[in-house]
Amino acid sequence: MKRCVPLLGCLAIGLASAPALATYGTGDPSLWHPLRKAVTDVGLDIDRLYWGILLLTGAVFIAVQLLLLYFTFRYRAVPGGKAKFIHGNNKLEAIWTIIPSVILVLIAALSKSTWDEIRFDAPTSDDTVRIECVAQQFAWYFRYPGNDGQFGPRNAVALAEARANNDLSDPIMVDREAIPANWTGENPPGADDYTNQAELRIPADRPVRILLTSNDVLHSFFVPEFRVKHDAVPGMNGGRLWFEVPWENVKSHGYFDLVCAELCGLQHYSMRGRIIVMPTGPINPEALAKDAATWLAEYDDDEFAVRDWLDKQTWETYVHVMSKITLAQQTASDDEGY
Ligand SMILES: [Cu+2]
Repeated sequence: MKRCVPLLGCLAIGLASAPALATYGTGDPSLWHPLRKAVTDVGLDIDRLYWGILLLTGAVFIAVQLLLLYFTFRYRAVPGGKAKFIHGNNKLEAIWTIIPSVILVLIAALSKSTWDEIRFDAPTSDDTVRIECVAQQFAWYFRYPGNDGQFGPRNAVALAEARANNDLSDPIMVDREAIPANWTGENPPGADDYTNQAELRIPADRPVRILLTSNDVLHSFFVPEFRVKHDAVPGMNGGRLWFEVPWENVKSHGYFDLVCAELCGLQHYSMRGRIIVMPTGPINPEALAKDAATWLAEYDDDEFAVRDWLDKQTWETYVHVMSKITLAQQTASDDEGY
C-alpha cells in the first residue's frame, strides 16, 4: 500500500491541475492563473509564455518530487542496514547541469520576441500618444499634452518648494508660461496641458507611451489586464513603458484597474486608478464649433454634464475639449491677476 502513495500524490496533482489545463489558451481566469483576460496583443503572448513555462517547470517539479518520494522509501532506515560511501558521479553531474541550461536557454530564446516588443520596440510613430504619469504617495496623476501635442516643462523649483512646505496639492506643477526656443505656437506649450488624478483615458488602436516618474519613493504602474508592469522611479521618465489596446478586444468604452505594485507606504493599498479605453475618430463638430470660453462656461455650470457627454465621445474629442477648458481656465486666472 505504501508504494501507492507516490502514485496517489501524482493523481491528486493531475486532478488539481485539470481545471487550469481546461482554460489553457482561452485566456480565461482560473485557479492557477487568476488574472482576467488580457486585452493587449502582447498580453496574450505573455500568457502563452506563462503557460509554457508553468507546464515545463510543473512537469520538472512533479518528477523531482516523485523521485524524492521514491528515494525516501527505497533507502529508508532498516534494522541492520549499512551506509555506503559514494563519491559523486561526474557523468550525472554533467547531465543535470547541461539539461537545465539547455532548457533555460530555450526559454530565453522563445520569450525574446515578446520581451523585445515590450522593452525595445517603444513606438516613435506620429500616431503615438504620449501621456505623462506622476506617482506620488498615494495616488496617480496624469498630464496630456493638449491640442498642441507638446508638454510644457515642469517647474522643478516650485515643486521642490511646495514639497518642502508639505504642500502636495499639485504634484505635476506645469510651468504654463515657459516658452521654449523656436516655439511658434499661439500659446506656451504648457498652457493647454490637461491634468487629472486617478483617471487615465487612452485611445484604442493607437500606441500609448506613458512617461512615468515618481515624486517620492518607488511605485509600480501595474495594469493586470494589459499585462503591463513598470516601476515609477524618481528622476526617470518611464523609459519604454507603452501599450496598445485593440478596439476589438474591448468593443466598448472599457474600464480597467490601475494599481500600485510596489509596497510604497502605509496607504499603498489605496493607490489605485481607473483606465478608460476610448474609441478613436475625428473630433466631434460640436466640440470644434464651441470656443474655449463657451466650453469653460458650460464646464463651470455643470461639470458632470460635460463629463457625461465626453464619456460618449472619441478620445480625440475628449482631449480637444479638456485642453480648451484648461486653456480658458489659464486665461481666466491670468485676467484675475491683473
Ligand atoms: Cu505606490
